[in-house]
Amino acid sequence: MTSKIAFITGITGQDGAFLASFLLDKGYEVHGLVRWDCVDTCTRLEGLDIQLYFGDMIDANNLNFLIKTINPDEIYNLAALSHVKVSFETPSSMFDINTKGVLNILDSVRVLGLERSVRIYQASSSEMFGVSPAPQNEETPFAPCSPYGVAKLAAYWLARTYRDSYCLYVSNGILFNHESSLRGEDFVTRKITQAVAAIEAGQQDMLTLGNLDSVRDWGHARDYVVGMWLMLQQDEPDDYVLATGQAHTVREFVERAFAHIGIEILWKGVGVNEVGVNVKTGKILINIDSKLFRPKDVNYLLGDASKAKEKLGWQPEIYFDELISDMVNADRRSFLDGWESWQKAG
Ligand code: G4F
Repeated sequence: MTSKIAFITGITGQDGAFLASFLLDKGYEVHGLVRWDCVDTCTRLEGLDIQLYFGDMIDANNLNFLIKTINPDEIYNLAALSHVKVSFETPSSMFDINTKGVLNILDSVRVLGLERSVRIYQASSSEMFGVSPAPQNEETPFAPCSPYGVAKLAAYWLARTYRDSYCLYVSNGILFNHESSLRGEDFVTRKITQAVAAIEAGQQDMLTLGNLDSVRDWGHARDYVVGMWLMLQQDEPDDYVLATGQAHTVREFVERAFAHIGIEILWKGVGVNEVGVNVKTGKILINIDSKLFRPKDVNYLLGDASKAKEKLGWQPEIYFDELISDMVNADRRSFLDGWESWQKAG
């Protein structure tokens, strides 16, 4: 057990919740930053012994004050506007939070003279690889193609610059897609698993998607927070890719998620006219909406996490099939719970 203090920004997000509980189990005192409009998601932290503070990544004074007051051993910077498609619509706020917010943390630590005592984890992203050929690792050239990817890349370089210029202990975790039942409903995996459960419960007719053919390397968030922590336990700061090394299309994710409830999907048509049909009933369950496509998508992300495996001893325990069953089962359970409480109330 440790007596260390951790400060997590973005603690109400999927990764924040998993990390907070992981660190509490290790004996950490955990503090977290919450944006005023994220209070609803605090419910997922209920029962955890955590101290929460209102704050904002774009408020440098606020961050400076909190870092000084909390005096953490480790800062996990998970706060971000994380939706890639939204970044095309709000590029300016994307940069304020995902780049300038990171600068605010790095510079607070420097100005407070905490370079020697604080270790920082910066949540970098595989979206920074953009159109660079797969498999991608720490040596792969970055070629982002969304405002989100560019903002994350700028933050990545700020972290490296502060590491090299001021000897700050800051490590970039270049994480490939990682999901769970806590994933936001706007991300494709959760949108699919939730729809599968809703269709099974008779509460939804159709799942509408965009690009079915993009390829992602999907792992489980629970495994990835262990990697974040391991990065900060090393003698020297460094940058690491975390990934499963397995690639699947969105289409495959849909097929496996429906297969989990015993529905086989047959694809018919092409482009925006393509539909996914229930083989047994002939009913259309999936259709395509061109509005869900991005101005430019990253088509193929597949990570090579050899460095993390070798240097951190990290490797994922949960892969594609188990991830999908975990997510579909969780969404099925919440429909069942909703149904039972509706019956009790009635
Ligand atoms: O689930 P997504 O929105 O995740 P995306 O864009 O890969 O980004 C996630 O992973 C990154 C790591 O590489 C993180 F940095 C980032 O913060 C985020 O967590 O979309 C995955 C794929 C895309 O190709 C998208 O075009 O699914 C495709 N897709 C198809 N239909 C859809 C949909 N994505 C969403 N969100 N919604 C759809 O209806």
